[in-house]
Amino acid sequence: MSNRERTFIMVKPDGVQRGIVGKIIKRFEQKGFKLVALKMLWPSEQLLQQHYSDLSARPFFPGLVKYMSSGPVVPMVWEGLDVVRTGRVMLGATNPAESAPGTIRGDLCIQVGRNILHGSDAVESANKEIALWFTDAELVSWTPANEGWVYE
Ligand code: IDP
Ligand code: MG
Repeated sequence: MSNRERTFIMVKPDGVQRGIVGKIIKRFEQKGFKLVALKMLWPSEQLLQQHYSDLSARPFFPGLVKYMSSGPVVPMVWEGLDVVRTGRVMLGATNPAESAPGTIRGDLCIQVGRNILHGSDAVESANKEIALWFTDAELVSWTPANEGWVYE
C-alpha cells in the first residue's frame, strides 16, 4: 500500500447536468485525498467502449455507452493511501438502491442507469483507466502543505 496510489474517478453526464460536480469533488477533498488531474470533455462512443470493454457482452452495454456519451463528463485522478478501495467505499454500491446512506451514490442518486459517477475497482484497472483518459503531462505532481497532517 502506498501514499502514491491513484484512482480514476469520473462524474458521469447526469452528475454534470445536475450540477453536483463540486459536491463530488468536495467529498474527496474533505476525506484528505489529493487531486492530481481534472478535466471536462464530451467523450466519444469509441472512448467509452474502450473504458467499459469488460462489460461489452452485458445486455445494458449499448444503453450504458449511449448514457455516458450523452453529454460532458469530468474525469479526475485522486491520490492517497489505499485510495482505490476507499474510493469505492465512498462511492457506494453500483445500484443506488443498495448504496448505504452516507455514500455518494447512497446520498445523491436513485437508479443504476443514472448513478452519477465512476470509480476504479482495482489498482490495475485504475492504472489502465488513468492512461486511457489522461496523458502523462496532465498528471500533476505536487505536494500539499498539509501532507504531513494527512500522513503522519
Ligand atoms: P461500477 O460503476 O460500480 O464499477 P460496473 O458493474 O462496473 O459498476 O458497471 C458499470 C456501470 O454500468 C455502472 O456504474 C452503471 O452505470 C452501469 N450498469 C451496471 N449494471 C447495470 C444494470 O443492470 N443496468 C443498467 N446499467 C448498469
Ligand atoms: Mg466498474
